[in-house]
Amino acid sequence: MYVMVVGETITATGDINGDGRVTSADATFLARYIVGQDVYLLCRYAADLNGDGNVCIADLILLSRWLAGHNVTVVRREVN
Ligand SMILES: [Ca+2]
Ligand SMILES: [Ca+2]
Repeated sequence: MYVMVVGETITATGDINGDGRVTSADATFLARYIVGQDVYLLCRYAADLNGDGNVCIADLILLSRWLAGHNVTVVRREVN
């Protein structure tokens, strides 16, 4: 599995809540962030699944399709 290191936190693309797995909880977390609820993104790169530099509904759609088992392309970037 590809991981990225941000400070002392290790997180993978799609693991938005940082629990080490990519699950529907991450989609819920991302949805809460997008609608402006008070959540903190552990790692912005984990949430920017399409790699366009923004965290928005397009990333949530991509994550939802990924969780549903569709073949999706997720951008994985290394953070220095
Ligand atoms: Ca997770
Ligand atoms: Ca994005």
